[in-house]
Amino acid sequence: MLDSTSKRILFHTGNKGKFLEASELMMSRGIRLELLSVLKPGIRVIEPQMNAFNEVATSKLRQVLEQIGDEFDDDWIMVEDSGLLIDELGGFPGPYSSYVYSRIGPNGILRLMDGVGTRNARYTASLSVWNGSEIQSFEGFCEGIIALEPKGDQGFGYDPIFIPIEGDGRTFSEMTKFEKSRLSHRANALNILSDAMLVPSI
Ligand code: ITT
Repeated sequence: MLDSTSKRILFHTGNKGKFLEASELMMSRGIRLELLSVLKPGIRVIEPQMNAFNEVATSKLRQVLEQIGDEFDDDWIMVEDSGLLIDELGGFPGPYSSYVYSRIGPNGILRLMDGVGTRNARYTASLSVWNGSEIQSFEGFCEGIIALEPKGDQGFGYDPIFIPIEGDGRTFSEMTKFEKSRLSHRANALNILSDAMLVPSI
């Protein structure tokens, strides 16, 4: 098992928004996140078609580990799979959130929501982390509702149409990164991970 006091995690993601949120939050806890693709360009990950976020994340992580071999033995390696699940759409777009975002975006989701009864939704984030000896999973959730129209220009992805239940009625895109990180699925998962890292081993 790696010494967790090294406190550097290499995050493999092609999503800049995820990286910026995660690195800011972890920095506030004294843990440095670096983008693996900067240290080792050319890693290719094929996202498998599975329904469970943690299974997708674990598959992505295994692909990364195969490609880096023993090159980053002193570091922890992390990937994330996340998405938006809308109750009235049977959990859609769920694990297809990235693809659906690139095809129809938040406005397409709003069109699909025309005339639906309830607008309940949640974000899920599943982190898969290699700690030097095993793969661990950490999950976070955030309950919310889908707005009637997009609002705000912060954040990324579906943030302009997602209003967290525990917020004050603003969408995530109307909040600063700091405000979003007090409520978000990603922050909830990262907080569990950082608690686990910061506990001194016996
Ligand atoms: P990587 O796999 O390279 O990390 P990705 O964007 O493809 O990047 P996912 O497969 O996990 O990542 O897709 C998650 C999608 O769900 C993401 O592209 C957004 O559209 C959406 N999403 C997840 N978390 C979000 C958040 O905090 N705010 C807005 N949209 C989010």
